[in-house]
Amino acid sequence: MSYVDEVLAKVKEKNASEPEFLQAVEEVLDSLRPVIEANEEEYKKQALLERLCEPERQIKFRVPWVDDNGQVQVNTGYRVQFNSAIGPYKGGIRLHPSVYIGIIKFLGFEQIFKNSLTGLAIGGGKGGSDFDPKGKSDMEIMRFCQSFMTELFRHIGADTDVPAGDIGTGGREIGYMFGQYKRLRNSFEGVLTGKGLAFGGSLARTEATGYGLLYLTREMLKTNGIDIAGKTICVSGAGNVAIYAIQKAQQLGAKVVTCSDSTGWIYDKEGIDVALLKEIKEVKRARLDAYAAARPSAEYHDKKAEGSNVWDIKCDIALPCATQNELGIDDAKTLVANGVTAVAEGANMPTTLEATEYFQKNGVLFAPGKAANAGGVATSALEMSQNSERLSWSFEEVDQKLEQIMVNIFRNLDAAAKKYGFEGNYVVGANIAGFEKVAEAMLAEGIV
Ligand code: NDP
Ligand code: 2IT
Repeated sequence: MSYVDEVLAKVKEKNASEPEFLQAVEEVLDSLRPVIEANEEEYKKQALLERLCEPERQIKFRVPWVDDNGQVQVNTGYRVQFNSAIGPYKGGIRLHPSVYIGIIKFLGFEQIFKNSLTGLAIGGGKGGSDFDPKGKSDMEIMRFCQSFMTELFRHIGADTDVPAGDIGTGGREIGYMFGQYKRLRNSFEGVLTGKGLAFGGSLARTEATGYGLLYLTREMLKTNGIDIAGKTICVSGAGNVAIYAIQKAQQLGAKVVTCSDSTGWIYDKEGIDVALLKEIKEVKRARLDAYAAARPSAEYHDKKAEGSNVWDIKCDIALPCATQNELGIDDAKTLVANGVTAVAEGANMPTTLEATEYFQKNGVLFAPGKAANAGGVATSALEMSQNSERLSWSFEEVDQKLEQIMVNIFRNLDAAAKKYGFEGNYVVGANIAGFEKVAEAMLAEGIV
């Protein structure tokens, strides 16, 4: 049995009840075969892959808070500090009822390679809670965030572990968490990213993941002789990543005709009105049916009632920007039958392994999330730099750096894929390019 298969079997046995984590590990280790085989004896002796798949530290804690009726509620908080070989742990905090340790571990594992791909000094981590922010008042959100931070603060720090946003955690939640950290530590430091501009946040961090996704997609298309201008795009999600992906796609001359939330989706044949979408999602925190009600060119579809989703609409480019495993094999078949040219993942692991392979077999350009959505964490690292020097850069300066980082990521993964004989396979390219630096650092730092 090869070393990769040996480790995969061990990881499966040890984490049998965490399917999302196993899915992420399987994809990465499978792609690393050519690199591992070239160094098999040394890596095996050093148990490099076993160490890579075992978090350095996992923290699980009680988060009690009081709701507006005076009732005590209890949630579970998590922080997985996965790998610090190349920098302090870095990664978002997800607030969603589906959160359990397997979700946080899959996200933390992906983050190791994503952060390495950015070329910046950040290790991999992720956190979250099964708290559901939907329908909660501002004060309930604040009390939850304060309680969450009352435990988390002892485990994080500007040079140790720097959390940020993810599903359910945006500017409001980061503000409350930062306030509580500062109060408990009596220290004003860059311990979280995605902060408000008045207290150390970076310009362009809000836009960064969506903008970065489009910069990388444009580079991938350009490398393959395709112009993004004039293309029709389907986006899923209607949160932070989706909104700014739609905005940048339109700035680059493409037409985005869909978006979605967890209950329904919009088809707008005239192209999504971003200002309206932002008003509904960022200001009113309402559902997407409000978009269709305000826009005659848009149709609203109820997901459950119709059993349909955005991937049923014909497009040239598909950008899944909602959540894991939202694009399965049936969706992939529909997209390919409708002539899709490229798929780039704005969310983390939105495409199932089967659907990814189907795209690749059918000649669809496929950019994996750990490369395509790395613009968010890259700009978080730029926020950390600004906090360290106690200066803030202009929007244009941050945006230019982001664009350059995304172009470099694509070039690096394209080169890595070619070097190992997998030209055009950007999944293999991203995993290898992300792994190489982490592996080198882990070996150099000894058995820790
Ligand atoms: P938001 O909370 O801002 O938005 C999430 C969107 O996805 C919402 O429209 C939400 O709908 C929908 N969604 C969430 N969970 C589900 C679900 N289980 N089923 C169907 N739809 C769902 O999160 P972000 O935009 O920040 O994150 C989206 C994805 O991008 C995630 O995978 C995240 O990990 C990834 N990502 C985020 C980065 C960032 O900087 N924010 C950086 C890199 C990746 P509803 O409102 O109805 O819940
Ligand atoms: O998945 C991700 O990369 C994020 N949610 C952003 C993490 C960060 O630290 O900015």
